[in-house]
Amino acid sequence: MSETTTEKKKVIFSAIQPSGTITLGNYLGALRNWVSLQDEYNCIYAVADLHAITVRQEPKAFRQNILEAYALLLACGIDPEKSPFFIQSHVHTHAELAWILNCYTQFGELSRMTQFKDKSAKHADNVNAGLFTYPSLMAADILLYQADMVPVGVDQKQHLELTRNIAERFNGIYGSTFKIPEPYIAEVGSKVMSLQEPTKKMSKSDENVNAWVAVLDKPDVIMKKFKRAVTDSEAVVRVGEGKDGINNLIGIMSTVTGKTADEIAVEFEGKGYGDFKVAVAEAVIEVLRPIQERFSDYIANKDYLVEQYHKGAEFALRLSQRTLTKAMKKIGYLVG
Ligand code: ATP
Ligand code: LTN
Repeated sequence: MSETTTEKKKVIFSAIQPSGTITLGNYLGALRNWVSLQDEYNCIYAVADLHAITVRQEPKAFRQNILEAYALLLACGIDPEKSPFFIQSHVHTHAELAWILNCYTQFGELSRMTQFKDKSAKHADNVNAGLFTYPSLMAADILLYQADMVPVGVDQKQHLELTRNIAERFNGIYGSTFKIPEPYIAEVGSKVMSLQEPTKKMSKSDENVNAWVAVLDKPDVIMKKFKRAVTDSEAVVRVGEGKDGINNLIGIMSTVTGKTADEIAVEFEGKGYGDFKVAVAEAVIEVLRPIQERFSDYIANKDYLVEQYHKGAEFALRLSQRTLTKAMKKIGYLVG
C-alpha cells in the first residue's frame, strides 16, 4: 500500500491477542468486520502479543499461538497487500508510547475497567501491573496510527472510551497530537455468549472447552459443542426473556446466515431445540470450512508468514514513529 493513499481514506486500527485459540466470538464480533472494511478504509491490523503476557503464557505454546493467530487472520481474509498486518512486539514504538501514556492515565480510571476487574478475579494469583495498565498499551496501539475508527466487539467499548479520554487529555495539555478515535461496533455478532453460561461472553480463555467454539475446531467437535449448548425448558425457538441460551444461538444463526431472528423463528416453528442446534452447528461449520482450509495452507508456509510479518512491521514502524516523535517533542524530550 502506498503512503499517498494512506492520507486520503479514513484509518482503521484493530488488534487481537494470541492468548489461545481464536473463537467464533472473535470471528463474528471482530474479525469478520476487519475483513469487510479493507476496501473502504486504510486498515492496519496487529496480533497483540504484548497484551497477551498480562496472563501467564507457556513459551512454546505462546510462540505457536502467535504464528497461528497471524496465519488464521490471513485465512479469515486479512489481505496484507491492502492492510498492513504486523505483530505488536516487532514494533517498539508501541511499548514506548504505552509508557508515556501511562503517565497521562489515572489510577482511578484504570481501576474502573471491567476487564481488569474480571481478569484480576479470574487470575487472583497474578494481578500484575501489566493487567492494570493494559488499556494504556491499547491506547498507544490505536493513537500511534492516528486511527479514525477501531472495530471491536462490545466488550472493548470501555477501553476505547478511555483511549479517547487519554488522547483528549494529552491534546488538551500540548495541543493537537492524537486523532480522537471512534469505536466501530457492528450490530450483529458484537457479543457472542458462552455456550455453557450464556449470560457471559464467549471467551477464548474460558477453561470449559464446551463454552466456546474455536474457528479451527473440527466439524464433529463443533457439532458436539452446539448439541451440548445450554438452553431452557420452553422448547420454542424464539427470542425471549430468560432464554439466554436460545437467544445466543439465534444470534449466531442470524449472523452467519443473514436471516433475521423472526425468519429463524418461523423456520423452526414446531421443531425442537435438538433440530435447531444441529442446524446452527451446520451453518457455522459451513462458514468456517473455507477458513480452515486456507489456514492449513498458510501455516504450512512459514517463509511466507515471516515475509509478511516483517513487511508489516516495517510499515508500522515507519508510520508509528512519526506520531511517537511528535508526542515526545511536545512533552519536551530532546528528539533528534
Ligand atoms: P480473552 O478471553 O483472552 O480475554 P477474548 O476472546 O476476549 O480473549 P480478545 O483478543 O480480547 O479475545 O478480543 C479480540 C476481539 O474479539 C475484540 O475485538 C473483542 O471485542 C472481540 N470479542 C471477543 N470475544 C467476543 C465475543 N464473545 N463476542 C463478540 N466479540 C468478541
Ligand atoms: N484489548 C483488545 C485487543 C487489542 C486491541 C488493540 C483492539 C489490543 N490492542 C487496539 C483494538 C485496538 C481486545 O480485543 N481484547
